[in-house]
Amino acid sequence: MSVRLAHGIGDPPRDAEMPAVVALGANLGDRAETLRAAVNALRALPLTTAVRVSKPLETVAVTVHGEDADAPRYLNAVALVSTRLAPRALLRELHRIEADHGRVRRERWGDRTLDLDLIAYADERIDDEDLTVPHPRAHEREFVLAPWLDVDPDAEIPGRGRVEDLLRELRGGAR
Ligand code: A4P
Ligand code: MG
Repeated sequence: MSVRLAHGIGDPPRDAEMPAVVALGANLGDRAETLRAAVNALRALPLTTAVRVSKPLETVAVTVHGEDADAPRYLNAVALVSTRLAPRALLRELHRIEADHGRVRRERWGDRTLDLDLIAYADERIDDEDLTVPHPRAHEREFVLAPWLDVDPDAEIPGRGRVEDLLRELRGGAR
């Protein structure tokens, strides 16, 4: 008989620190203050030592219908963390930080006080119901790639390529 472990139990800390990439986004409330508080919360995570953060970038909201210039604009940023938390344990912490900042899940890609996505975890590939890493849309989103490049000019998305190249392609080829 197979026994399914309860969510999270089979998720022990790693023996060594791993580099992970977290994208932050906010388009409701005091966006800058929310991002500052979220970064502080990342710095306070257990088993996590270093957190480096990009400059915040103001971006037009992408909705399920495409870019929406009438929707409240986002502040986006990317944080590089060094952590022994396993990917799912890290995602649980990200959801807790979102909830602490009043995140309510209503519609997909809807307005939100705070969104934290796990973009990459070392060079690991995960494809589960509740977690896909690298994040499946990161390579096509300027609001992720641009702040990521700001904080790590050598960044790469496992299986996709260099962030610098992906961003150049997205912006319309060689420039
Ligand atoms: N999930 C699976 N993989 C991951 C991962 N790598 N990181 C699951 C985070 N979550 C992951 O996420 C839905 C479910 O995805 C979670 O339960 C988790 O288990 P969510 O945060 O509840 O919903 P969401 O953020 O609306 O969905 P999604 O698909 O993550 O949206 P995106 O693709 O992140 O887009 N426009 C601008 N300008 N800036 C933005 O930051 N963000 C979004 C959200 C849309 N438009 C935006 C921005
Ligand atoms: Mg999300």
